[in-house]
Amino acid sequence: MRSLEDVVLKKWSAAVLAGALAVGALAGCGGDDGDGGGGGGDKLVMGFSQVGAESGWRTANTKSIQESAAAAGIELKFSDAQGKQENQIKAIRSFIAQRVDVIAFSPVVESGWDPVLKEAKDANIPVILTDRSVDSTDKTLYKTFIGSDFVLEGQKAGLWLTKEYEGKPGPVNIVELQGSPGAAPANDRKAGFAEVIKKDPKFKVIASQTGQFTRTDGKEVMEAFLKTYPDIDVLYAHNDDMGLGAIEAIEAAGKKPGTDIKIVTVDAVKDGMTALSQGKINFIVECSPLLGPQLMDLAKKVKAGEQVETRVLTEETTFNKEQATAALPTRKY
Ligand code: GYE
Repeated sequence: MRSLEDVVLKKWSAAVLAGALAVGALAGCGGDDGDGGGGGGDKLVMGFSQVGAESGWRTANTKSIQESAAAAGIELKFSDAQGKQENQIKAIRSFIAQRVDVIAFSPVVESGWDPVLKEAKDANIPVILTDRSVDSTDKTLYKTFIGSDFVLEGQKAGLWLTKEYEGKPGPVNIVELQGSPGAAPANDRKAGFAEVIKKDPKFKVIASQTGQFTRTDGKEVMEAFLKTYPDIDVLYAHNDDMGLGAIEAIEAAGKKPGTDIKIVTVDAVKDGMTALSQGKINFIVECSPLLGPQLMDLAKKVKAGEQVETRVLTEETTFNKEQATAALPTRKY
């Protein structure tokens, strides 16, 4: 256990450090290009394709991007893909046709982006991946990727669980609510968690299904889990919203969330943190949606032809009940 913890924490500190360095580098240049960057004083135009409005995280992310664009004097062409890759591809093609200065998007799924990214590259329009990455092997198709390390988030959830059950007998029956199929945070949060808990065979994932990152689906799938499996010990939900939906299902089934079934989630949005401070969720791994300011800085640098880090990591922590209670009054999202 010790060595596993060391490995995860080491990776964690390295990630935080890398994030801090990247933020530092950005902050260092922030004052230079306040006048609209390269060209003849024209406003920088950014085309942004958002995933949708599936969760509290997404709502906070959209707000951060819109507010930061306005504050940075960037004209934002915002498009909501409603969870569909085809809509995102259409939006990106339309941004290319409009000859925006920079395209940024949060990919609904990881795969299938090469053709449209090549079109953007051929048109000389730089692309910034925001929040989620793509699995393209050609790294020249985008300038940089700003967002979290989702594998690490899954590892942190797994690490909490191994500590929670340290010295206790198994089996520990776990059900998992996955994010939307094919999305980087769903793939990676599953993988990171699995990697940590597989070190002890008493941890058993008895069911794992998508809850689409939404409350409604989280509730529905949890209802089905509760009917099929009478002996669930733990719920691991890839985001707060699915966890919150599942809490409703657990309560409706006459069980006590956080006590009869322990719950660990990812995001740390206000509603999740409130449930954590009430003891209905036991642990939350933070994933910050406040990517707007860094994205706007990166866009200005990219437009000005400056070199940027190819990976900009977000700084994140974790919360237990006491920490959530302390953080809530000043929580921004
Ligand atoms: O965790 C979830 C959202 O991509 C990090 O998407 C994001 C995830 C976030 O719907 O709540």
